[in-house]
Amino acid sequence: MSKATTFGEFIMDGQAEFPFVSGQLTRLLTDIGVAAKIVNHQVNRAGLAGILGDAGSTNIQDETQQKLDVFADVTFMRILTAGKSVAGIGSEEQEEPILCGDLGKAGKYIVLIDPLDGSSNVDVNVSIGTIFRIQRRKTPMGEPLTKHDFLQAGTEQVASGYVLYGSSTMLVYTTGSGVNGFTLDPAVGEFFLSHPGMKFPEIGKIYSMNDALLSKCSTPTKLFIEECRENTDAGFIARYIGSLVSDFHRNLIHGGIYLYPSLKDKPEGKLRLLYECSPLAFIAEQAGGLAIDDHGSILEKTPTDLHQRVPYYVGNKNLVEAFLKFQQAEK
Ligand code: P6P
Repeated sequence: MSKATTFGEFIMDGQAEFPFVSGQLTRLLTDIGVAAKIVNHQVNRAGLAGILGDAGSTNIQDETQQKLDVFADVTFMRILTAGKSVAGIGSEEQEEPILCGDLGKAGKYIVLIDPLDGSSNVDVNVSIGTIFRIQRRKTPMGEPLTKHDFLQAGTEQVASGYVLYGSSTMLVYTTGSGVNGFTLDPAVGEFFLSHPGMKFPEIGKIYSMNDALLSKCSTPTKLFIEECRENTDAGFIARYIGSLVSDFHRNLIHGGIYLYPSLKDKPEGKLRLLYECSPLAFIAEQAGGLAIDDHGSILEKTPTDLHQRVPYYVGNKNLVEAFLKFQQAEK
């Protein structure tokens, strides 16, 4: 029986393909794995550790922070800052970017992160996730970071991924050469390669959207959902967990589309471009899928603000293209 590959070994093997790299990305990805294990431990024992429920504070999104939101944010900040590979971090939980080291003068990479997405689901034992993206700094080393180091198009991503704290804990990531998934073996505290070369199935038939919002959606979304509903005999089904990473991961494996559309009272939708939509868009496209908003490719978008929201439609190419036809018919 061949030896299972650990996350660390897989990253090191990947580095070996680029002999001139500094090893900072390897260190950074390794640090993300360490932070994920620490967060996983707390998520799995939240009910016992007295860290369920809200922290009595709100974040920049004016959302009530859960105790686990704060724990996850602090953990990733601490580990990534200590690693010396990171110049700055943009987090859903922090209004302003965090500059690591001396005003971000050192460190080659910028990390954008949603430390614990869907955290309100923890109280009811539903799976939740961490979403991250990694890009190179634009400002030369030795100079203080500027906002342009953070507000980069999705195509500038060097790597992106997510951690899914579910029935098992998985880390799924890409560096632009396909998507690979690792499953944590808690007995040894290692992530092992369990899903090499992840791809969307050729055809997807799952649609994931908050049905209660349909009346607030634009016509293309209503027509698309109506068509899905009319095709239940052809195998179309609705699945919506209310936790983006969980819905995305299920659709990646079984084939589906996730929609968080523009709404009459929220024209920009709910999800954030930099640390939710574009990291998952990178994964989606590397796995043969698509990710768009109401105007085109998510990866092509350059954000105007750290916490910018966008409408989001991501998943199988056949489903996103079917949705696109309704969008284009509207124009
Ligand atoms: P709604 C969680 O708050 C989140 O950001 C995503 O994880 C999830 O898909 C979405 O919001 C759920 O939003 O409006 O359906 O409750």
